[in-house]
Amino acid sequence: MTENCDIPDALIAALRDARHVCILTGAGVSAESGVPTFREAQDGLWAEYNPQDLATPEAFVADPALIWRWYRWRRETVSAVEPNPGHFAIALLAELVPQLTLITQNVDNLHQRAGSRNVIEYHGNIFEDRCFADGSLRHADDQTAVPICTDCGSNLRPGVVWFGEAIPEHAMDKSGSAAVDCDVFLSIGTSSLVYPAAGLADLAKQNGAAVVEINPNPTTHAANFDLAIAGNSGLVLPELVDCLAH
Ligand code: BV8
Repeated sequence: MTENCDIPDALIAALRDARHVCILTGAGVSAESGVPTFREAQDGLWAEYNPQDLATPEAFVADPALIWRWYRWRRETVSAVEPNPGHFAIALLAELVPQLTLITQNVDNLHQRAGSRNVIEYHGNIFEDRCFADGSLRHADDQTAVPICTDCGSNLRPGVVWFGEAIPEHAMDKSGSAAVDCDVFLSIGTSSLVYPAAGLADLAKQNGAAVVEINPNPTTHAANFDLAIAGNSGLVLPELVDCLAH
């Protein structure tokens, strides 16, 4: 470790030498903003539900009003919080390296609110509404129990990718290219359980990138990575950016 810097020298050196840095974030990056991670038990009236069961087209077809209540509760939760130092550090890191690709599994828009640009939303965005019939983007949430597409009359749905649904093609292509091309891949705040997102780190590794995980609870993937930093992203990332900048 360099004096006054708790980030491993090897990571700082790799970032200094990197032409292209790719970052994949998960719900853990938003945890310090107060957004419950995807796998944490939800609180209050949603405690009895498993998010993985609700975030599916089948659940929506079965009870669209219930699913809309869940997403409206999540929209309110996310709208009421602020990006945390980890989000801001990632936005700053983009100014310190030649090329940075940010891929997020999060649907909470917090990276954008922290100033990150060209964010690849691998699982969509919770604030978007789409037509359930054809997936087209709509701006018609009339706040009724189940808003209707004004174009075709089918239900509107939140603009996120549910389990069993394909990742948007542009997100898939851009993320895959970045994972193949990058010199350093940072996997931050994700349990690496959801595919195909969790396969991006392996793809980067197979193509010669140095792969680093930042997570207070090292995942099973960490054993295959070059480095695992057991810490909260809201603390580790500002430290990393500070070390890199000086
Ligand atoms: C696909 C949007 C194929 C919705 C999400 C059957 C049929 C089809 C597919 C499958 C199937 N069985 C399995 C699959 C594959 C499936 C999958 O991977 N399932 C898993 C559960 C096994 N994947 C899919 O279905 C994907 N699509 O495969 O399509 C296909 C192809 C062609 C045509 C048709 C189909 C789609 C998956 C997308 C699901 N949507 N979100 C919504 O949000 O409502 S996923 C959801 O999980 C969130 O996006 C979340 O981000 C993501 C991953 O979770 P994490 O982000 O990692 O969050 P988690 O809570 O798990 O972990 C948080 C971590 O943070 C922890 O490790 C914790 O230690 C750490 N942490 C905590 N605090 C901090 C911290 N880290 C740092 N700092 C801190 N302070």
